[in-house]
Amino acid sequence: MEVTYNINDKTLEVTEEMKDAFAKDGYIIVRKLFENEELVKMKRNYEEGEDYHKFKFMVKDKDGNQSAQITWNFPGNDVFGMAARCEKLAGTCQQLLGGEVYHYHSKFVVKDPKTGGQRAWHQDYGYWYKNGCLFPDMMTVFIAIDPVNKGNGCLQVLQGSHRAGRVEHGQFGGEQGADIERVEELKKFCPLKFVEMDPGDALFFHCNLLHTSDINSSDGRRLAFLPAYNRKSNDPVIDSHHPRYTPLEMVPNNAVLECDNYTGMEGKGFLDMANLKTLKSQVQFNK
Ligand SMILES: O=C(O)CCC(=O)C(=O)O
Repeated sequence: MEVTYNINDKTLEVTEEMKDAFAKDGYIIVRKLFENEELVKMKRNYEEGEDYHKFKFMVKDKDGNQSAQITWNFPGNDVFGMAARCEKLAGTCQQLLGGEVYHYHSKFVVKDPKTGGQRAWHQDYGYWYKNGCLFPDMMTVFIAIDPVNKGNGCLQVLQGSHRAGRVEHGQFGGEQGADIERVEELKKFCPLKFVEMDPGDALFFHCNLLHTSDINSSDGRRLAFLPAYNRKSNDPVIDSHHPRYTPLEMVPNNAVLECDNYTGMEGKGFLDMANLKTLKSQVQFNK
């Protein structure tokens, strides 16, 4: 049975049950992490934040379908910056990972109606390992900004697959991602879950959790916000296109509602994905 959690009184208490579920399954789902008023602000920030659109990069899947990605290294002070730094998000990751975390990067993944491409099976740590992160003490939160369902390419995860450790990543069967034969074997042990979400719901997942997503065959956009965190103790040992330890200034949960900065993008450190040398040397360019 799927266990999901709800947020009470605008705060999220990370219980032992949640920590145990994260350790066992590699993920937890929190419904309504962000409420409607916060989502209105987030959507406005996405629409009005010009840099978000300037740094849009198209990622092609094996069939030539494309999804858009926008990536930045530092949270900044706009609405999404407050979201990435707020206690119910960053503080929850801190508790799930068991130590101080910093913002490793954030991104949007946008799948346009009918055209938005799939993402191959992979683990985030399959790539972050190559950035000099020695331990898998890292995680991502997938936050639905639009509704996310089977028809528009919701995330699919192999429950418990993080316990297999890091799987080889490279070019397998015509696409870049995790060793697909290994993934097929793991499917026999780890149940496949489609993570359908309403706007504001959040999937907190471990960096070794195998995940994929399908094309968007619906008539609506599928926009997701994915901040990622690394533990301070796991400061990367080499330079890469993502930051070494940089203290995260945590903000209270009401910071999103109180933020009226929709356009100021100072210090966010957007990635110019098309021109990044470290990304080109990697097997997949979207990490
Ligand atoms: O947004 C998606 O469908 C998947 C994104 C993802 O897994 C990634 O970029 O690592």
